[in-house]
Amino acid sequence: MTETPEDGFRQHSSHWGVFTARMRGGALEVRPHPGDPDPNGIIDNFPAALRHEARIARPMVRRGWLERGPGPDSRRGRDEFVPVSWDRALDLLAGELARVRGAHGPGAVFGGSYGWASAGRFHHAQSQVHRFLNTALGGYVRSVNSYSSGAATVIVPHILGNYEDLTKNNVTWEQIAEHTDVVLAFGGMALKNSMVAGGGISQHVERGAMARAKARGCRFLLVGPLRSDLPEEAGAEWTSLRPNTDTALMLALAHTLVAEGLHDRAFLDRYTVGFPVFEDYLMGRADGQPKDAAWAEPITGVPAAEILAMARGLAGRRVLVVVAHALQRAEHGEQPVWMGAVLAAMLGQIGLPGGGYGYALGAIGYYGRRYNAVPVPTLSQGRNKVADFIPVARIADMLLNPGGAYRYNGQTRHYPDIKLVYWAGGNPFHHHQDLNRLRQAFARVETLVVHELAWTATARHADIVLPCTMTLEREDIGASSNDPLLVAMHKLAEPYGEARDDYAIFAGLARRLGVEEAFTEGRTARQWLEHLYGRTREALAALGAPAPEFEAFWQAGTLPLPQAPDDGGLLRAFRQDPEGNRLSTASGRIEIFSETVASFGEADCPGHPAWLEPTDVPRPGATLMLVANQPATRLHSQFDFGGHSQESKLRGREVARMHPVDAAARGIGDGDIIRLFNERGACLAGVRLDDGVRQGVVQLATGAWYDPVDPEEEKSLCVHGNPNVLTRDAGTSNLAQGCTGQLTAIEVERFVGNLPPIQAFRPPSAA
Ligand SMILES: Nc1nc2c(c(=O)[nH]1)N[C@H]1C(S)=C(S)[C@@H](COP(=O)(O)OP(=O)(O)OC[C@H]3O[C@@H](n4cnc5c(=O)[nH]c(N)nc54)[C@H](O)[C@@H]3O)O[C@H]1N2
Ligand SMILES: Nc1nc2c(c(=O)[nH]1)N[C@H]1C(S)=C(S)[C@@H](COP(=O)(O)OP(=O)(O)OC[C@H]3O[C@@H](n4cnc5c(=O)[nH]c(N)nc54)[C@H](O)[C@@H]3O)O[C@H]1N2
Ligand SMILES: [Mo]
Repeated sequence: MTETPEDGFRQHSSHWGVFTARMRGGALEVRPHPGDPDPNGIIDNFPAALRHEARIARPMVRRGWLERGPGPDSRRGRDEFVPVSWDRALDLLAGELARVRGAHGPGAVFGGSYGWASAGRFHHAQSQVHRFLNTALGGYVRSVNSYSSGAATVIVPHILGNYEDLTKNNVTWEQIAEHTDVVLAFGGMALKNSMVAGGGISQHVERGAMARAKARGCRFLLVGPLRSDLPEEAGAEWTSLRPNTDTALMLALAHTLVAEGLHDRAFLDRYTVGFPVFEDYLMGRADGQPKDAAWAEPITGVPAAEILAMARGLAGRRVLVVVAHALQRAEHGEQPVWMGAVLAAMLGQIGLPGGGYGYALGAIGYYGRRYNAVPVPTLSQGRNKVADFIPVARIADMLLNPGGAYRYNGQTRHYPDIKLVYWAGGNPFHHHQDLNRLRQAFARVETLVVHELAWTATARHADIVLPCTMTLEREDIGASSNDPLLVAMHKLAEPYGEARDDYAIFAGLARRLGVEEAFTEGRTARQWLEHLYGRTREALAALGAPAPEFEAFWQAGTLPLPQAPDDGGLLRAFRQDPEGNRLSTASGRIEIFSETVASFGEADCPGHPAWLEPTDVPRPGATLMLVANQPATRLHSQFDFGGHSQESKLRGREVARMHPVDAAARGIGDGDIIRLFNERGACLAGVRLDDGVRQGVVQLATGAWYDPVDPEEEKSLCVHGNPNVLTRDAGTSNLAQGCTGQLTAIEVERFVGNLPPIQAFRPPSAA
């Protein structure tokens, strides 16, 4: 039994921070972790979310599916739901899984289930659903890479080697505070982003580290469309540039370094391959166009003199080049990732403390940290016997073009013919682009199954909706591979309505499919926690570190974990001994030109970084660039109905920001409701005028729940402000096929007329 502390507050954790909470008079109270120097307000979404009517109370089946059986149906997202008992729901679903497996095999099931789910490592929805599909069906078509870093994950192994190491074991915040002279941050390092880390985070250190670096004299250079992408503490110098032109700016910086003899030739000779080929392109010997500052000015909107001064301020200093994930979530997103590495190599600082390339530093709280010295609990997913996969953001393409060919990382591949889609722990109506197209794609499948804790648009489009518990309603262990605190996540409330843990749902299905023992291994959820904790405990004991029994850990609530030294990772080792510690690239060195990438013959991703003109740019009818970035008041779409998220809205709508001059030109005033639109769709938002937004840019964060004014309509207006009705569903390039959701050209106008109500948080009509 769990001992209840005097004040009733118990330990729990979330992607947005470790905290304690208690129930008092039916209400939840939360308190941030006392050891956290800079706690995150997102935990304040919990109290109102816990018992919100947006929660799903009981299993539901879409009427059309129930009455006519599985099959393609454009009524998804439009139909009504029929409540059923758990037994009925699980019988129906087990029967359908058996039918699809028998008729088509596991290769007709898409079980990618991309999404962040919740922080606990046992009730981790992706692990649960993958383990279940592997056990019950023998596998499923999976997805690879992420919406976060779709382009970077594919290009980095070609140019630098190990992606995990680059982001998670490289330059730390401690090194920046102590050593860095200049942080050149493309896309910034907004504190709203590092507030979040998968699996939980016990200390938000970024603000303090930036303040310490600044006090020591470090310069922070912010390049991007928004001034708010670096905090006050950094005292940043802001270079405002046109979105998706960073590669041109980086090229011009590189050109200046070469033209003025400021680049580190010795570093390039010893640690890189292909600089001469790239140099021909850079200096214009290959195509007659030097990529100099005068060339970059009209592309980027940054004055040539500013580019020259920036380049001269970098040479000979301990410079850290940072490229935000956001830059590669765009057309040709591979290029800024690659060019950032080349720029860092030319400055010769890679592998030195606080210097080099901090790809995605500051995007998530688990970057720029140390690894733990012991493994943290994870649930084994078993073996997937289906080899087929898709790059994650190609889901709608796959469903709309079964058998269709596409290019990926040098291969020509073909989309599988998917009959059943299973989602647990993600929200494609949050994360995917061009939602009107996604609706058409989901209409093509025979069955769509969703486990959710709330009535997201994804759940509303499902055939079978199974209500799951939210993290506060179950026990788990919170942990991340580089946060030094293991957290006993205590149960704080009873499940909402008839909600069950994903684990219990899968166990019930496994029983019906005759594989219960293989799935559960005979363990209750609590026994699993003890079991998974055991591995961490053994590793602790082997190091001679305190390794309490499970029960002692559980009662203490937290357990500090020893961490590995801050050793600079593979890049430091490579610098010290490039022969002994070769990178895992084809040449073993940093590839400025890649024979491999060149051999793929992709026009949209050549053999060295290059300026490739984007196609989605402002034009008549869509004269502004939308920046659809991460929201400050929630994680993605999670608990958009929570208090902290709701407080940030304007008349219930998500807030867009734009420059006063752009607003005035359209007769828009601060606090108005605006309509954002392009050829793909339209949404409403409240608007705030802000001269920290580049002229020509409108910023609208992701995560407002999709709320079509009339779901029956083809391209219905989203009255709430989900930017993914506007974004393009197109890959970054044939190399990576990453998502390009960050940017798209739009127009805006003042919305006049009656403001339709927000309905996204009300349960759909049920029979
Ligand atoms: N336009 C645009 N689009 C973007 C981005 C962008 O920059 N611009 N960013 C992209 C990025 S980086 C990402 S990572 C994605 C994020 O996309 P997602 O990870 O899909 O977004 P979340 O809102 O976190 O979705 C998680 C869902 O899991 C549910 N959930 C939570 N806990 C549990 C559980 O225990 N069990 C089950 N079954 N469900 C649970 C939540 O209610 C929520 O609906 O979005 C991408 N989309
Ligand atoms: N609070 C909160 N934090 C989060 C998340 C969340 O949902 N909420 N999501 C987490 C996840 S899953 C991820 S992957 C990371 C994402 O990390 P990022 O992708 O880095 O985060 P974003 O906020 O989308 O973008 C960062 C900034 O990049 C700038 N930017 C956009 N386009 C360009 C461009 O072309 N050039 C330049 N120079 N700048 C540009 C925008 O001004 C934007 O504010 O954030 C994580 N952190
Ligand atoms: Mo992400």
